[in-house]
Amino acid sequence: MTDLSAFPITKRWPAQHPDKLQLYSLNTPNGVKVSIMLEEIGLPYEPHLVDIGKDESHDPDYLSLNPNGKIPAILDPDGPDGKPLALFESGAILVYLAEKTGQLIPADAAGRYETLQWVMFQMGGIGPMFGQVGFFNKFAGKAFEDKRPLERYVAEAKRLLGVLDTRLEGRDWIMGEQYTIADVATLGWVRNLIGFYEARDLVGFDALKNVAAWLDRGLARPAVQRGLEIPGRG
Ligand SMILES: N[C@@H](CCC(=O)N[C@@H](CS)C(=O)NCC(=O)O)C(=O)O
Repeated sequence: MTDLSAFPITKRWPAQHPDKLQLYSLNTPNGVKVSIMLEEIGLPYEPHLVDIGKDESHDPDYLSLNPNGKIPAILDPDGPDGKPLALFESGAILVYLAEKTGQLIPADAAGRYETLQWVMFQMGGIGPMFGQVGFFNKFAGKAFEDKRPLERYVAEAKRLLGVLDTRLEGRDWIMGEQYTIADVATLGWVRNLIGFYEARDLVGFDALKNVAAWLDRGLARPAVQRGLEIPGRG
């Protein structure tokens, strides 16, 4: 049986099944990228709840794996060369899991780079900008008198959604016929923007026919439905 005791994170979050991939996460838009991916590819894994509301991602045991103090992170007992691999940053984890299993990423080099391009678009644009909309529209920033930050991030979120809507014209998925890690990375963020962040009208979501249809297609996938709940606070 694999011994993961050299990784301090396993002190606070012990592995009951050390032969399985260990997931440290919460079902936020960044967290669900990895749980959706794991559900899609069918790789056995053990989820651990890291409650960021209780600051658990800044626990020294967690920081030993992810010095950036954010979820999600993984510890794969069966990494490259059969050795354990610890990894943080959701985009890096998606690429790793896609390449490890040969799933949800095109086999040809051009298609692979194009997919990575859209994963980066999510990581560098959609995630950070939609997150700011959430802060200024729903959370602490809502009380700020100056509405210019909200307006700025709403405008940028609208622009990014427009780019996505154009990309999805005539396509079922971001890469066309193939559902890929680009979709996995993006679905939870769009869902959150119009749901939990209550910005549906603000960003004019109902005018975006291609994004709306893509989101419906994505949310209808059983693996997505399961992944969105893992790990929940119970
Ligand atoms: N770029 C990181 C962002 C991760 C991130 O922002 N995670 C949030 C939850 S969605 C978090 O852990 N927040 C807790 C904190 O900042 O203390 C990734 O994609 O993995």
